[in-house]
Amino acid sequence: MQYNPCEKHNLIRDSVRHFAETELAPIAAEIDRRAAFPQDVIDKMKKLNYFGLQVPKEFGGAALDSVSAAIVVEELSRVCAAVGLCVTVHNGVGIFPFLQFGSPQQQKKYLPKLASGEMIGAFSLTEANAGSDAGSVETTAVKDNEEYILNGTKIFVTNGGVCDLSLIFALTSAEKERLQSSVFIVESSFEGFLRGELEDLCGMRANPVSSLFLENCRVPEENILGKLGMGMKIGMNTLDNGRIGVAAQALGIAQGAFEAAVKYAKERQQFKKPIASLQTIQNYIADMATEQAAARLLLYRACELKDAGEPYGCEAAMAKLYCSSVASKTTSLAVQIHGGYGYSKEYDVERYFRDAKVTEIYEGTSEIQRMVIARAILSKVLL
Ligand code: COS
Repeated sequence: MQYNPCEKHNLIRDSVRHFAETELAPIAAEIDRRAAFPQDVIDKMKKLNYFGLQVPKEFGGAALDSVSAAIVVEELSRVCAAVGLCVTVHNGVGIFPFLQFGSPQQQKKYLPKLASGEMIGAFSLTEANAGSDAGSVETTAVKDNEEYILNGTKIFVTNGGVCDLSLIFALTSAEKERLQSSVFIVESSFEGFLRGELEDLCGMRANPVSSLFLENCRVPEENILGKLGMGMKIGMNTLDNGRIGVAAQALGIAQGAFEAAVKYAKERQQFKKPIASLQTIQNYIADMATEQAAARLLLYRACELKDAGEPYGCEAAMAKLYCSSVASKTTSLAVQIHGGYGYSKEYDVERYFRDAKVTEIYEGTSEIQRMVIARAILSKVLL
């Protein structure tokens, strides 16, 4: 296994970078300030197949390998993390479960629409009392002839304000010692599917994060993803993949902040010389560059294991844990290097700093990643 990007990866990076520099860089600060979803740019991205990154070609997707998909998310997030978030959630936890667990009928019905971006996907696991404890969802699904009636509230749903479909985790059995959840494919056009106000968040402000309300929402039985009672398995399996996407996103944020910091350090004069000539600043730059290189290797290792069909949950958790920590540290140092200007909205680094934080929280907090990693290690027979 080797983690050096090949020619194809370099070409994908160049083309997404060009798109992000041309289309996202001019608007990134403004859409953050206004918390506005950039529908025009999103529509352009649909034509470039960014919404079907790993969907097979027969369903209209780009059928990319996982390193390529990570590079797309990295490059979008390097310029605008909120748009990178829309893409990674749609692909990583919106579409991925269809590829893994969808019936041929479900794949045929939904994958072409998701891959083209005609339908934007979301993943609704989190509730007021179920975040890290993914098994504690309280949304219910009660069978009524050929349908299930869903009731409950999902919170902090990325893409919630614009999604055309969400995977909803709901309890389908309370009979056993442990409650069993199932996953339902719920279209936003279904009666009883309601959206809350958009959240006013610290970072990633251009992504329309909202609550979703299921109020006697009737969902056909054929819209159960996988099998009844498979909620926890589908959720955990999907989050393994989603964590690769968040790691890519965090790395892109770190890269963007790092480049801004290096540029500023070379331009900013203090003591009659650029601050880049000061050893403390050089130490910051050296540490940031080294940590990003290590983060990239962890990320691509998880991608390659996934594509090789090997278990990759532990490696995805390591990548997410480390990349998000590097993003937080790098963006903080980027603000520091910019001094007072870094704390002002005149420069992009304060946005990167705000955007980075949530990568340590969503799709499993850093504490949960450590739990996943430790469990994987301790479950092995130690020699
Ligand atoms: N892939 C497939 N199945 C998995 C899995 C994985 N990576 N990890 C666990 N499972 C299965 C288990 O095999 C188990 O199945 P059975 O009940 O059939 O045995 C089931 O899922 C429950 O697993 P476990 O008992 O380990 O669950 P816990 O309640 O102990 O929780 C943690 C484990 C804490 C690791 C899990 O709840 C988690 O990752 N939480 C974070 C969730 C999260 O990321 N939330 C953020 C919101 S979503 S954006």
